[in-house]
Amino acid sequence: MSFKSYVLSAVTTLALATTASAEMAHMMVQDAYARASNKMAGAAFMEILNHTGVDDRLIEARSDVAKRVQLHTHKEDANGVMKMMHVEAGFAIPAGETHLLQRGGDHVMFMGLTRELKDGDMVNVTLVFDKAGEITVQIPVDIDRQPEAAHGGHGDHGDHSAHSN
Ligand SMILES: [Cu+2]
Repeated sequence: MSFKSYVLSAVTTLALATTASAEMAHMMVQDAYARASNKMAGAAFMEILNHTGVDDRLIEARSDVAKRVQLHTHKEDANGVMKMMHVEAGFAIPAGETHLLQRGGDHVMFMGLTRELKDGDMVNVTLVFDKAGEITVQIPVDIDRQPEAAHGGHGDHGDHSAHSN
């Protein structure tokens, strides 16, 4: 009887460990940051690395910092003007590939901010993948961060390593 319950708990532990590594270790999020564009809206940007071994898709994002959170992209309209649009199908992320959420491209959109996004604040964002499930990441607000395209000079304002609390 005690042997049996030992075996059961070992199996349970193994199952939990497997689940945790499948969700956290293989779909990796790197270099994430969030910012507010104005008092009402903001966005989150990051690199998502699909290390799961299977093609997947980011289908939804959630956060308590906004009333509505959507997956957006930028698209040029007939007049050559860049416009943001909601991508309902989400973003495909093939196995082994990295998908960039970046300024002027795909991004997680915060519509109707529930609080001010101040430099250095942390926001929780839950990414929902078709196969990998939900992954919640804590990402810093970085108001000074420049778009990647204009990345030439790093500027010297703001010590980005000093977000201790
Ligand atoms: Cu947007």
